[in-house]
Amino acid sequence: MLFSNFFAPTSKDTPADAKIASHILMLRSGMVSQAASGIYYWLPLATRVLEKISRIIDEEQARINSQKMYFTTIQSADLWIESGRYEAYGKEMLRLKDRKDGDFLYSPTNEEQATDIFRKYVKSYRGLPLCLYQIHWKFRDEIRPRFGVMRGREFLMKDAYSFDINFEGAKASYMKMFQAYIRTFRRMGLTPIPVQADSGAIGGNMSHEFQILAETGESTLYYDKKLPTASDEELMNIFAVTNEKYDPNTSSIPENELMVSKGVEVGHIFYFGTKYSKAMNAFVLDENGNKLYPEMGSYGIGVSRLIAAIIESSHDERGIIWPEAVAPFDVTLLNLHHKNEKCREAAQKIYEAINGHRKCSAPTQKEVLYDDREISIGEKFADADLIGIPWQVIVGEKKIKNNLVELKNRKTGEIIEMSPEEIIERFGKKC
Ligand code: P5A
Repeated sequence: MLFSNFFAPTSKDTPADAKIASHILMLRSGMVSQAASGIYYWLPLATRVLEKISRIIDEEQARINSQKMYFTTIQSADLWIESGRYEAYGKEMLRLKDRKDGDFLYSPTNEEQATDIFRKYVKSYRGLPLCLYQIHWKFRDEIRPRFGVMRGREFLMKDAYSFDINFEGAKASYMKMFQAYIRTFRRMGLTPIPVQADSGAIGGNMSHEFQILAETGESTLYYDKKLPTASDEELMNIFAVTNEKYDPNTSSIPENELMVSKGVEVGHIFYFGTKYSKAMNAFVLDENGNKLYPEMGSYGIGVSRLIAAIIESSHDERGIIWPEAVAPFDVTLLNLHHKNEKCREAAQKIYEAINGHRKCSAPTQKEVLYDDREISIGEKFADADLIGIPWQVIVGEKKIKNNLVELKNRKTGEIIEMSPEEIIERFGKKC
């Protein structure tokens, strides 16, 4: 992608109403733009990151046989009247009328729809276990939307729904999802802290939140200081709670073994048994022809909030520092002297080698943003650091005389000199 063709309206100014790093940097780097309170346009840079995150989620869901589909964003109120949540959900639910005066709502979550699709098609215990998920927009009319996409009203969520024959099955599904979430967040360069949590409006009696440590987080976490080094098996049972659940009088952990930190909730999983299957009369027949209500769970990831959480945990005073797995591009190419023919030639050669020839059908291995704009060197460097692509290839007139360019690591600031050929060897498309 040529930066001169790319829609990333960057800005030097710190927006007045943005208070935390991720919000400021997402606005300044031209990732998002506010459409209304708590509602954002997702511009191309941010969309690339949403897609990278979604792909990691898809891969990890596939490993546990969780199948992707789309529920709907507009739901009929009837399902929610059946489950008993239509009134209970209160003002956070955006309620709509169609032209025939029918009652609808914009999805805040999809437990009812998942139960509905299940009861329509699954009639036998042989159809279990089943796990369905989507990555789709939600709307919650939060009283206090704040910190940009961190607490939005419209936001992108990954939501999964599992159906099992009995409690043991449901618990196994819950644990598989728990492990999948740990892997998912780690692949994004994060250290997830799973905490035992309240299940709130979703209901049920087994629930974990996945928190990412950040000073600007809205939750306060109390956890065993062994947690960051615990094995995956230990993680589920190690002491970790949010402030709502913490009681110093009943805590099993002595104070000197306790850590207290702020966190951002990026995921939340729930086991709620037959709450929805019974309320909505979703059942299968067992081997003996008896009615059996499936045991259910639901599992959420705040996909759009994750972008803010990643930036909170990975930035400096100059801008974002993307972990490689979710970066909008793998490498950015900066031609500092666009009027110099040697620079132009070298940059063009590197650019074409990374993108590959049209004839080459190998999937693109690395994605490059080539800053070919006719602007000052300072502006190019500032934008590159602000946007935070992990690798910068810098082509300048002095070095190119000796057939050298610079490769800079955005995170460490380390610079190594290489020939354009070596850059191509490292980032070029392998046909
Ligand atoms: C689980 C999946 C649920 O809704 N039903 C389907 C369950 N859980 S949840 O905890 O309420 O939400 C899941 C995750 O969504 C993110 N999230 C938000 N992100 C941005 N803005 C919001 N207003 C918002 N509300 C929830 C969180 O990451 C949460 O863990």
